[in-house]
Amino acid sequence: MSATPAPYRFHAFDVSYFSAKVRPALRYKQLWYEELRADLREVQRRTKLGFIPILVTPDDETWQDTSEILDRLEERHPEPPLFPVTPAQRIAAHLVELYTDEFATLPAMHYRWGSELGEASARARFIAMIGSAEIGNAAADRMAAARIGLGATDATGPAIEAHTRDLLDALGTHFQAHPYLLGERMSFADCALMGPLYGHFFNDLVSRKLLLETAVPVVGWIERCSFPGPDAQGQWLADDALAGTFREVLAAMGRDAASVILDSVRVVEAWADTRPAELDRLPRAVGACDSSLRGTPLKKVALPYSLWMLQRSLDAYGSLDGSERSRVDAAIAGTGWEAVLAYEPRHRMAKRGFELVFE
Ligand SMILES: N[C@@H](CCC(=O)N[C@@H](CS)C(=O)NCC(=O)O)C(=O)O
Repeated sequence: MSATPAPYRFHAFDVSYFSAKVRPALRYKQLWYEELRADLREVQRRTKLGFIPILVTPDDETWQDTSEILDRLEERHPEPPLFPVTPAQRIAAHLVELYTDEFATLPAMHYRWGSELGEASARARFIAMIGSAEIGNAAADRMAAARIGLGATDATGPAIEAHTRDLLDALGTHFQAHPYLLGERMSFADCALMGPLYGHFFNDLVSRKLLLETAVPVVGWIERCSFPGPDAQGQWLADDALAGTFREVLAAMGRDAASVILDSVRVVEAWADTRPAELDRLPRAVGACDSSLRGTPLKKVALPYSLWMLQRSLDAYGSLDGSERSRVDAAIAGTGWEAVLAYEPRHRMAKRGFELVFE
């Protein structure tokens, strides 16, 4: 266990997508931490935002935003590593994180809220967890409405389910041959994928049935990421290789998600072109984005945050030299992610404290 003078305090929920991204990292790095049912008043006081999870460090700093939490954990506790340093594995891991944070919320919200059984059981879990029918129902109502905002409607349901089947098939095939996405060691890509797959799929009735009936190797991977003991870790694949089966996973993600992510970012950039000069605070959403999934029209809110997430992958890619970039290009060729890495944003985002701003 990594020695700290006091524990990290992890404000989280078991059913929370983004909490499920951070938890495996804390365990993998053998950190001393306490997980608390998120105290939303405390979260608001510390961040002025309503997002969970947050991680409070032993020296009482507050970290918010799961991508930054993982970055900072890696900086403070580099061993064992979560971030590969070789180009193809590192960028592939970023693309998985981009997929999970910016697209996989669609299947996650669809399976949780998009059927009678899904919604009734999730609502019951919320009420039980919060201990109040009134507050639990209000939270469930908010989340059920958020599903529609993300584009997971009854009309897009069949395309979302087709995407999910392909993804689970690709993951199932990969995990029959390799314990983790990049080989025999967990990485931040596995953490990111635990968001949808543990936070929602494994927690929720409808999707858990789907996992157990059709994707048992994926359930095996969930178990490994939930208890990533140091003795169970080997190495990422040698020579910066991506397994062929992992390239199929990347393709199952990129084929459907890349265009939806880029469509959304284009709306954000168009809004930013003419944004009011004096903005007190950036709105969370800046309009609607018309995209499509497997030929089905998909309308979703466009979030400036999506540009910030895309920028993370692009910055990592842009920091490589020409020959490293060529290696990445060859590794991801045919996966659908090429257009994402070729995208050149006109605007740049930054964080001021916890607040997202245009630079
Ligand atoms: N980008 C944020 C997203 C966090 C997030 O959306 N968390 C959800 C729970 S899993 C939440 O707090 N939602 C409240 C809301 O959307 O208002 C992160 O990576 O930390």
